[in-house]
Amino acid sequence: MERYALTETCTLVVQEGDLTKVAVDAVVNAANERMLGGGGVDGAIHRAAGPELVEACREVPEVRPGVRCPTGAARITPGFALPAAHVIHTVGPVYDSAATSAPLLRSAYAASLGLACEHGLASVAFPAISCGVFGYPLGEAAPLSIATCREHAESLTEIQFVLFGEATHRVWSVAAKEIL
Ligand code: AR6
Repeated sequence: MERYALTETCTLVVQEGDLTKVAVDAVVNAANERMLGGGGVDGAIHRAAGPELVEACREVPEVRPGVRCPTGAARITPGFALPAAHVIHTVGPVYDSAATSAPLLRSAYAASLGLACEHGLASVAFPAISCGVFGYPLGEAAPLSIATCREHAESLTEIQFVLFGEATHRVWSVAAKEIL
């Protein structure tokens, strides 16, 4: 685990681990637009939170048929059985190219951080959004995510990246050392 000064008032924590185990005000879920669960970290969060989470997700209104959370947006629910108090669900892009995908990934991070601040939360923990099934290259996602967190930390005092596997952890550590 490494700690960095992200801004004057916000610490960045980069660690290898399991997002479903961290006790923060909100964990961020790498969801899909339907927002009713899936594989990867989404499946793990739903399993750990228990069946009330999908019920809470179902109550989030659809903005169009089958879409509760458009790509680049974020929604918040309670965390139920998770150690985290809340889940912020966001949807990153399916990777296409740096030029078309980067604005959407930046938006997913910014919307999640904005929602956390609106709800008066102090600490949030992110996975590597879009870097699994959605195919975003780690080396592009890591610096983008850290820079976006620095721009949108606002009233947060701690932002964590909880990364599955040593390879992903290493890429985030290198990016944090370069940027901060
Ligand atoms: N803790 C932390 N990171 C995890 C965990 C965990 N428990 N489990 C997986 N990861 P992915 P995406 C990492 O595929 O690319 C789902 O089906 C994983 O190793 O979960 O945004 C959704 O429903 C990778 O580094 O999310 C969507 O349909 C990162 O989390 C779609 O996948 C993200 O991988 C979203 O794809």
